[in-house]
Amino acid sequence: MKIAFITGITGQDGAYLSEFLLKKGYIVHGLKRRASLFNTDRVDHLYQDPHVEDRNFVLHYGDMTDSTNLIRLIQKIQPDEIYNLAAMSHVQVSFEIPEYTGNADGLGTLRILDAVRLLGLEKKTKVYQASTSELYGQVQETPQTERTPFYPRSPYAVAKMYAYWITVNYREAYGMFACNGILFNHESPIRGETFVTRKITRAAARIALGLQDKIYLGNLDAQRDWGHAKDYVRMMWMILQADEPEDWVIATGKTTTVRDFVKMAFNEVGIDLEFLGEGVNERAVVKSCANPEIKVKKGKEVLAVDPKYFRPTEVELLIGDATKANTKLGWIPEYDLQDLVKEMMESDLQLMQKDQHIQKGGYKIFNYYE
Ligand code: NDP
Ligand code: GDR
Repeated sequence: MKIAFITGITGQDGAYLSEFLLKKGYIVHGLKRRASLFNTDRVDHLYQDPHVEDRNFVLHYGDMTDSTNLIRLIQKIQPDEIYNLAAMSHVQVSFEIPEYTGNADGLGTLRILDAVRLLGLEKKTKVYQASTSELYGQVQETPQTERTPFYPRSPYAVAKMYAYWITVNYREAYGMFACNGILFNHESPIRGETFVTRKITRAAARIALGLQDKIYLGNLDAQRDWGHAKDYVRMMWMILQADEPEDWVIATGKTTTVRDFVKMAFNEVGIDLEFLGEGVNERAVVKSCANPEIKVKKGKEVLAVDPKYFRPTEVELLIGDATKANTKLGWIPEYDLQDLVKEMMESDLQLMQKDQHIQKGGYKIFNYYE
């Protein structure tokens, strides 16, 4: 049985990748951070009692900023494959905690690679590095390929640029099977609540159920190439099964504005929106509602722009060309954006119905709008 070690196992991709690898018969080890509250919601369904012998899913405490911890764990686990997914992954937050982001996302990757080298595992352990379309930043060319020059636009992207190149360097210097997957945005019902897609699907569900008045967003013109996380974790595994260690773009090849994503999400609950005004004065009102069960009045304002969500430097347009992955590895995404929005809306409606129930029972519910 192959052994995988996943950093970032408690995140969106870590959870889907764990499910995927367990189905393939892997023993999966993961790194989790100590927190004052449980932070393993996304993988709780995979949890196994530590007293059970022969577990195939094991979590270890650790942190990307702690080299000795990473060395000790890799020595103990002796993984065939490491998936380095751990990162402070929020672009806007990286402007607020740039040093920590550089440490965890940039140097953290070095710590993993160097642990493999120090332990003499260069020929045994393959490493997947979670690189990102944020590396392209300021538009140089479209669509973006493995050969498009990088121009990072945030502390997050700059840290990930270090991680990208240190992965290439360890491959070239020490002959390691170390690869970058340059993944474009990918989402799912378990996407973090403060990324724009999930913020929108949660709000659309809450507004439809009368739990929230409106949503505040930043740049509605930003364009993203959005795919489904399930399709993308499959490709992470394929990258480590390839004949040669290489770097790969993973994307759908289609791009959509934040504004159009909002329209699609509200359409899923039968609400048609009209956008009025421009820039910071832009807003959206209900044009019509085809769903008799939803009591949202025509003309009601449900979206406004709040400049607090504008970024000091923005990435305006991402659209990826995954031809290399399509032709050399046969990777074809199974979901399109419409499927993704539908699945996210169905899931958030169900979650918010639970909130509605709790509220009707006289209990207070909390919503974080960030
Ligand atoms: P999430 O934010 O959902 O998950 C990040 C994971 O990293 C969590 O498990 C988090 O732990 C963990 N983590 C953060 N900081 C540390 C640290 N210092 N030490 C140990 N663990 C830490 O991200 P995604 O699952 O969406 O993304 C996975 C990776 O892929 C990230 O590296 C991200 O930057 C990258 N990426 C993501 C894309 C996307 O669209 N989703 C696209 C391209 C790249 P905790 O749960 O405790 O917070
Ligand atoms: P991104 O994702 O920055 O692309 O990084 P995010 O969903 O945060 O933003 C996408 C675009 O939407 C605009 N936007 C808003 N974003 C957020 N979060 N909140 C808002 O209210 C809002 N309004 C408009 C943003 O300005 C941006 O243009 C994600 C992360 O998963 C990274 O870790 C990953 O590397 C990249 O995708 C690929």
